[in-house]
Amino acid sequence: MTEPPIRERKRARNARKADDDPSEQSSKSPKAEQGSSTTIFYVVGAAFVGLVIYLFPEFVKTLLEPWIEFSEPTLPGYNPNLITDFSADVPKRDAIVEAFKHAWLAYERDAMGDDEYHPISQKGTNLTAAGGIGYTVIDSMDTMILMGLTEETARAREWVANNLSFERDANFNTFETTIRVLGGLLSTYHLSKNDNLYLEKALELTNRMMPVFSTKTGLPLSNINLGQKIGVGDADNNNLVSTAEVATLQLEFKYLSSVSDDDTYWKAVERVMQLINSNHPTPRLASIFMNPDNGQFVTSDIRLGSRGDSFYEYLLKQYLQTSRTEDIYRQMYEESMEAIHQHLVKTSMTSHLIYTSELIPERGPDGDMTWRLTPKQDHLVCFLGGSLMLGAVTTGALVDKVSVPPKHDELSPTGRRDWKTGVELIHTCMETHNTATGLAPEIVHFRIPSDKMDMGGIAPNDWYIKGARPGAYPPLDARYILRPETIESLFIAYRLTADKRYRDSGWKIFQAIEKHCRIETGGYASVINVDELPVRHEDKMETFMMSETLKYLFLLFSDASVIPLTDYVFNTEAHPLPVFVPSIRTGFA
Ligand code: DMJ
Repeated sequence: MTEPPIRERKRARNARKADDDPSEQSSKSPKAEQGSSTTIFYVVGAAFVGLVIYLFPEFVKTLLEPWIEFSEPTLPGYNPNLITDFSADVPKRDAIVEAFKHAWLAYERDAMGDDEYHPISQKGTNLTAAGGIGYTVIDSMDTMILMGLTEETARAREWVANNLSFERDANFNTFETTIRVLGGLLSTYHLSKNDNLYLEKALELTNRMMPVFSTKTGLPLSNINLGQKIGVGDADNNNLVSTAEVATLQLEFKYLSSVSDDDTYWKAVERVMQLINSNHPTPRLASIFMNPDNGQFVTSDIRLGSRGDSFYEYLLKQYLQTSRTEDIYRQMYEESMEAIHQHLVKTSMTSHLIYTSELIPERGPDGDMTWRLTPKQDHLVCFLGGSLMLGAVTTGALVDKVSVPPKHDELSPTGRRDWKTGVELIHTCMETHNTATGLAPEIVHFRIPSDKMDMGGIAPNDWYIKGARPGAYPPLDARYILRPETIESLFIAYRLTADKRYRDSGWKIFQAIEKHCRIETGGYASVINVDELPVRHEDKMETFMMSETLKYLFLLFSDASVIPLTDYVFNTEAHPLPVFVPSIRTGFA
């Protein structure tokens, strides 16, 4: 639409003036009348154009696109220099395979079949005196298969066929046995193209574990005597059960039901979710303990670290596992993420890093319950960055197929919120690698104004390792025990964005592990203080080094067709289980 000539506009203005001034009304000229109708014409025209833009913004944009360049709103973390390339980084991927072999071959040489490995003393140990249950072997097998290590896989299979026994008269943790051994057997079953040996072992193990569900409510006890097939409570914690532990069995038990066509396992773990759903507190934040006698949450810490973490992780993954058919999990997940954002997500004082706090219940002098906010974040919480990003492109998607990386308009407002927090949490987790070794500590605390640490300007800016003092023995918080969570999030973020910066971060962590955790004679050991050089080691290689840390690194540098996130969910020990459409329907809503 062209501008009216200046004279015309002046006229219109004069006419308007005349209209406004009652003393001039009687002397309105025909010219003024013509001016006022022109004004009406323009006003109506502008209103019409406005309405078209309002009703059909995309259409108008398309019409104007040849002349005007529209800049799209972008999501946090957007990389303007992004080249979408998902091909494998072969040299780096091969370096990870070499690292896996360095770990596995040492274990196989020194401790084959033992539950745990101590690389410095070159010895193995078992979890109990009753003998091992294949903790390390089974936890490592699917990584070997993915890496194409056929000879190692064949030898491990041989061990499973001839030596693995669950006839052990001792107590084993229900959750750990499920995520490491059952999860490992099931993913190996799937990746070995249904080698029945693994399914048989999975069924035997799970049938031995079923008695843990024989409580008044169905909430499973913390331990199982595999030999006697008796559930055993956790006496150290008044026989209460951990929320994350009871709510992190579902992916494994449900997959077992689906491949064995026996819904017993499914029903047992679904009952747990039903209890959690009906007894959930408002807001939907889970205290870390529940009572198996009445199914209620017990007033206890609320946190996203130990005993809390994988409860949230499995809400999303249960929704994804059954092809997004069980809306109840989406609902539970969304409400939880809302509550986490409202109550736990905080920003650091100086660099404005996003982190998560914990809530500690306290009873005041008048007996009233209050919650103290503690700015403490476990390394474990670093799973949440990737999980939030995955949730954003699934539960928060407004379109069937979200782009890589997602576009602003493809996500709902909560999807965008979760994406942003996820990206920023990963950034924070990477920041906690700014230590003398480049490794992140087990636990960090963030500065808050009331901590009164800033005496003489020597206090840290944003985060610190509590209790770490020069010359003193390092606190447990200062350790790096080969944990995978930041790498797990980097892998998910890379798959959802194709942004090479996530690969670069993963490579930096891997190099720090190689430099400081690698033991010359074989294997990798934990470091007791990430801020001390040269490092001192703890003589232990956690089984998640081979099942998670090296697997997520391998996948980070593999091409994206290896275990696509659309077709698999990873259990919390990084064992990939395929997504399926359930024939068994959820029993609650
Ligand atoms: C693993 O055993 C699992 O990821 C679990 O959920 C929590 N922590 C360790 C690894 O850090």
